[in-house]
Amino acid sequence: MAKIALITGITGQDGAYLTELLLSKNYIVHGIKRRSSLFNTDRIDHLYQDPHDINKNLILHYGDLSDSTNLIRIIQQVQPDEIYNLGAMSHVKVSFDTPEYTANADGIGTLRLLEAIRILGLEKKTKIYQASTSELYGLVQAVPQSETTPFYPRSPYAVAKLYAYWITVNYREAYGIFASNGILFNHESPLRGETFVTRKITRAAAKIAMGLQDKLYLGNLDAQRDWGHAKDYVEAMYLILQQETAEDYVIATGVTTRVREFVRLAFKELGIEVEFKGEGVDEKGYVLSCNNPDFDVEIGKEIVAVDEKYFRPTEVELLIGDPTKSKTKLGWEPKYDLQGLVKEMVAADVDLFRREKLLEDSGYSIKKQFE
Ligand code: NDP
Ligand code: GDR
Repeated sequence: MAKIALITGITGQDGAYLTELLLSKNYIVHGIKRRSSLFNTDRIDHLYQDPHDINKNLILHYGDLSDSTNLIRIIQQVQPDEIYNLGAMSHVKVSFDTPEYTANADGIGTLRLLEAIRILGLEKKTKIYQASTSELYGLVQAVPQSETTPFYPRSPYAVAKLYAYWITVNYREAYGIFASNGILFNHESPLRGETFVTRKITRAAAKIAMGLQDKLYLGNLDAQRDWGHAKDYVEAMYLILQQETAEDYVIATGVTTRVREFVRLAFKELGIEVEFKGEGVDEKGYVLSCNNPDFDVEIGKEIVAVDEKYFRPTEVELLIGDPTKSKTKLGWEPKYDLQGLVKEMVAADVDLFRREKLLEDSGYSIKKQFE
């Protein structure tokens, strides 16, 4: 019998890669998508199956983590073997603007799923994966951060995720539910949302090289992140639910890099050397050289600047994970390093904006004003 999985957040970056992975393992995959005034399934459209086909193995349901009635109904109908709770308001900076909504979706949303399992008497059948985060570590207590490092969340997002982490542990201990946290450090890909820093940088690098954008404005260039590839990280989610016992695992590369360095690496992929001068809000990035004949960027041009509006009221300065437990117990091994990640992201964005450039050059403008 094929295993049945239910994924919340199926339309997000991780949801898309996890769906691909589980379909390749012959799962029947159900996903919860939110109603939106525009189509929001771009990341999984390549996996589309005719909803009228009775043999389909990818099925979408409308729903929301803020609505327990709908979660109970879907879980009752689907009877999943595994639930992957990836749905969340996942942007740290935005969580300062929408703290109550973030607490509801990211914190209480997890409780609603766990309660649904209890209410439906599925404690012995349904395993649940909770998308926990390195943001839990927040203000540095110790490095590298492992499963035993104390938490000190620094945003409404991280505080909501702290509740979700502990309610997952509590339902495991209180009711014997197979409930595990994956404490995942930052992971990126060409499917990464456009307002997270890595994708913002790779998109801007491609556009600046092609003459479609003038400058890249960023916030804290000193922040350090342990960046991996989402494709590797969804493998870990799957492995966490295949274990004999439910436990919590750190998933990370063990390498940390500053935002400023990510900028250099992204432009370097395009043959453009960037040098930074100045400090704090006055720091700027200039074109030092360009050895790519495809791109006509002016040497000495200022292409990176700092805008305070991207600063966070409280920042997480340094994340570096210790993946020893996941490597030894899960046998998890990432296939990508940072260079491979940057290469893939930049190549995908160059490809994307080649089409935009073609349209621009033909007199059409498809510029997005509110990027
Ligand atoms: P994305 O932001 O790309 O995707 C989030 C998903 O959640 C989307 O499908 C979104 O729907 C959905 N969603 C948002 N709000 C709700 C809601 N109220 N009810 C139901 N669904 C909702 O995130 P990622 O794929 O990058 O991350 C997946 C999970 O892992 C998140 O929980 C995130 O917090 C966590 N995480 C991510 C890390 C990373 O580096 N990527 C690291 C550690 C943890 P829509 O498409 O309609 O917006
Ligand atoms: P993060 O990712 O907050 O770590 O959360 P993000 O890419 O947003 O920020 C990383 C670091 O870069 C700094 N930064 C900027 N960030 C953004 N978004 N835009 C900018 O212009 C900019 N300039 C500098 C930030 O201050 C920060 O230090 C991500 C999300 O996926 C969470 O859901 C997840 O839990 C964590 O990763 C692990």
